Amino acid sequence: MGFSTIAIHAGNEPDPTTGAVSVPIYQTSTYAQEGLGKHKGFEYARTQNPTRMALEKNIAALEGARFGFAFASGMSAIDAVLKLVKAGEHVILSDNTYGGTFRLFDRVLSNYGVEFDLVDTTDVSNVDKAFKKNTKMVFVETPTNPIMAITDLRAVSEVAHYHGAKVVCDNTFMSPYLQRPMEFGVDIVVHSTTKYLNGHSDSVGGFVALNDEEDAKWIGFIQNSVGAILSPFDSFLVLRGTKTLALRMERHDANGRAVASFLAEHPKVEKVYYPGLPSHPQHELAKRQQRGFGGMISFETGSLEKAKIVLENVRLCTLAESLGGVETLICHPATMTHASVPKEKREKLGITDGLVRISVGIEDVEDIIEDLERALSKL
Ligand code: P1T
Repeated sequence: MGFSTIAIHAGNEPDPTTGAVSVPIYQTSTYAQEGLGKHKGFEYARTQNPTRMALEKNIAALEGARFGFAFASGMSAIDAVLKLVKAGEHVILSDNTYGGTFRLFDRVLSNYGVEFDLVDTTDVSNVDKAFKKNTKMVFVETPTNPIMAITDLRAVSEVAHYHGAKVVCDNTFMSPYLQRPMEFGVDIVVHSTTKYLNGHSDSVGGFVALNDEEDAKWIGFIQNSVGAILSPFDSFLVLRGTKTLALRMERHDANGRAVASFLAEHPKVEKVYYPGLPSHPQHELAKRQQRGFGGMISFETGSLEKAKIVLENVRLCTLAESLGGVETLICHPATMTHASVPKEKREKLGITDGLVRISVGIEDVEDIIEDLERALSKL
């Protein structure tokens, strides 16, 4: 079956009691039991909820995974995955990730004895060299937020598996429509469903997809024991979102390419980070491992003052954190999404004070370009 057919049908069976075609929002905390130990498979809503289970089937199918778990946020999904690692074990982490992911390792997991090293995973030999005896996991984001660096998923999976470690990929920027990490050997895929999967900037959520039965049992156990579950209403919203994922991603991709080309030719723009541009150092790799390039673009204006002028002169693009919604959002990574990364680290990665990030929406692209043109003309 094709991607859109799976997106529309996986997990979306008509409701068994009424035939409702759209999976209902089972807004309940508990379920009546017929007798002691006699129930319909539903006992308590932290543990099981039919709306959440439908979504879990749906996104697992989109990623080509056997198991899926929906969480209250992308961060709680990532935190659950990191509970596969014990105190005294080591993780290799992409040096550029979403600021919140870095913060989780740096400020939280480190207090529980989880060791980690930040590695430029765009070069697989760096990953190979970073292995220690206690390395249990390689966690990559590709393309990275916000520099759009690409990690070769097949090469990293081969190296990690050789060393007996698991590979986790944060696939938030691509969505399963544009990239399916498991096809390259990745063991676990995580998402912030807040972004493209939901797609309408009206829900916060996260997802873990995986194939290994033992690991899946543990992630399910963590989901229930810690309780950072996705609510029935949010599950409904994301389930509705994924039905149009393919259509939306096609448009994000087309608009992203057009906006990136416009920026690349603009005399006031110093540098554009977009894997769809032939000038991107990993353009060929992106073409091999992605179905398209998506709607995320970063560009260098040259200074904080210039970035401020652009960000304060757009009218259609909304100045806001987050990404992946139908509307175009624009932000300043250094002070917003990546403020928790120390300045020296940020600058080394290219997250300068002059860097601006755009999540290109699915509006008419001429309007987005006109808006950016007007803001850039103030420089
Ligand atoms: O916000 P939350 O749903 O908890 O997801 C965290 C997260 C995880 N992974 C990636 C790649 C992300 O980009 C994010 C969240 N990012 C933003 C809010 C942002 O504006 O970049």
